[in-house]
Amino acid sequence: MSNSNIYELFHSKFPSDPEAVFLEHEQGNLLYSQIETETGKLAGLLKQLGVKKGDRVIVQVEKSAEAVLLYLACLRVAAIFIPLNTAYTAEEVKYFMDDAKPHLIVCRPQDHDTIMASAKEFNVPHVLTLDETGKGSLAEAKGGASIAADTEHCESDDIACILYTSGTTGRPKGAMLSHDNLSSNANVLHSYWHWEDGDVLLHALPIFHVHGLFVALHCALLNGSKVIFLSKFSLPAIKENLPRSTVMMGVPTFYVRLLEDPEFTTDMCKNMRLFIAGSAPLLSETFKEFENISGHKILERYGMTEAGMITSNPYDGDRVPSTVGYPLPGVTGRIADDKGNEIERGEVGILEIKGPNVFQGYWCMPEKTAEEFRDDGFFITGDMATMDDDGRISIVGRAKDLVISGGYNVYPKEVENAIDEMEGVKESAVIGVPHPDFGEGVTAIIIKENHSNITEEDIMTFLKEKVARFKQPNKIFFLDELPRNTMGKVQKKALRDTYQSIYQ
Ligand code: MCA
Ligand code: AMP
Repeated sequence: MSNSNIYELFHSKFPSDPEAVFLEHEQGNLLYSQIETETGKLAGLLKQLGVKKGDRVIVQVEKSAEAVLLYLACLRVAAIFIPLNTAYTAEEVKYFMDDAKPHLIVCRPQDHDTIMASAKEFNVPHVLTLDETGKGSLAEAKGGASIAADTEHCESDDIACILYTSGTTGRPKGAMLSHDNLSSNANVLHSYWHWEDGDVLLHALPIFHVHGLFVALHCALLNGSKVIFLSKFSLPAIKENLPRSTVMMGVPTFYVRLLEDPEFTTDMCKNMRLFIAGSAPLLSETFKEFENISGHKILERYGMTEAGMITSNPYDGDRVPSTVGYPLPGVTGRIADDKGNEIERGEVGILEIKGPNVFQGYWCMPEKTAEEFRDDGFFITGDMATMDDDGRISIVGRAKDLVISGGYNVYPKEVENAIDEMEGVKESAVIGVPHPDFGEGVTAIIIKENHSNITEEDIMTFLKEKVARFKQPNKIFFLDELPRNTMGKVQKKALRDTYQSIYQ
């Protein structure tokens, strides 16, 4: 019986050249030929700590080559890898600990004491540290562990990772992705985007979300490509490395920022084969301006944590701005009404999808999972879309109450819940309005309790401990009451209309 563990797929593609570079990073080069031994050592350590197949490992660390090795090692022992955004506060991390019940947490050294205190509360057996240079108690413990040479056998539907995504209820849900979800998507993207010998990936995304961890790294691994692995997006580093790269993936903010830089030129992109954008809508103006300056049409694709990549503009055919292209091979998409019935081409409805990329459900939330699937197995994305006669899809809005800021998702309910906890606040509404850099800016409209004199500053101070920085409002407004419809529901559209120009 063949092993569906996705690590085996990667391993089968490692280049035979012992000098082939996988990650070129600040501390040096990690070679493909080192992956097997280094992940073998980490896998040995995981086993020594008692991590077994199906056990959860929570990882909240800065981007580093060692963090990528830890991910691959978790795959090798068939543990369930749970990466967390480094911006999440200690309070947010507690929720994930309680929900996922991990066997091990790997955190930044500076967070150790806080994490340790929570780990005791939730009976997490082990906490190790890892810093941005690869040092910490994980590296120390790895030194003494014996190498685990085998890669655990997995069935295709065994869970490889859980990625948390918040929800309209404000309670984060863990999307369970199987080895086959990940490998089928990686294989399709590798061929759809025509990865070729000699490709070099410029990687500036964080590695705790689908975009940077799966889409970008999996394609490079399947291609045996070199990855120029930047610790984060920074214009000088991007400009320095573009001439040595052939592929870059980014959120729209990357492209907006490049266009604002007068030093960004056609010449810098001479070696580039492909620019890909996603995670948030790419404005048509950005697409056109980028083409004028770089000579490249950005290839926009669309995806979700629950399904990896779903649609893509074609590699060879027309890349049309404001559209996200066609369902990827193996993925079926339909535009449906609120009962799941397919509607006429060209009309606006909700995009529903089916395919090997669609996740296995939300961790420990069977009812929530059932709510998001139709009886015939289609997953309801919550994105409003149209499909034209030849099957091309455009995302035109969201049925779910969601703000996307710089490619990060912010569920208003979560922020509203946090604000409403504050003394002096009667109620609040959080909306997203156009922002020149982040696409959408998180904006809060707050109604105070009678006689309360709380200020914008008080609210920002209160939120600091509660929610990640990127979820905190960029601007706060106070009103006497929220606009409501006859059913008493807050009219967020009216609020978005009122505040739409505040960041312009
Ligand atoms: C940073 N800040 C933000 C954001 N990022 N605020 C709102 N939204 C953000 N996204 C805060 C910082 O904490 C800082 O606050 C202030 O804004 C300015 O920071 P700046 O230095 O300008 O930001 P940056 O560090 O350069 O980051 C911006 C960024 C980054 C490069 C756009 O957010 C980023 O890499 N985003 C990518 C997100 C991503 O990977 N999304 C994929 C998930 P202060 O001044 O107070 O310190 S979506 C996905 O995976 C799906 C499946 C898909 O389709 O891809
Ligand atoms: P998440 O799974 O939480 O990372 O976010 C997925 C959501 O990002 C989708 O449901 C869409 O709303 C949005 N999204 C991703 N890519 C695009 C895109 N190219 N255009 C518009 N929205 C996008």
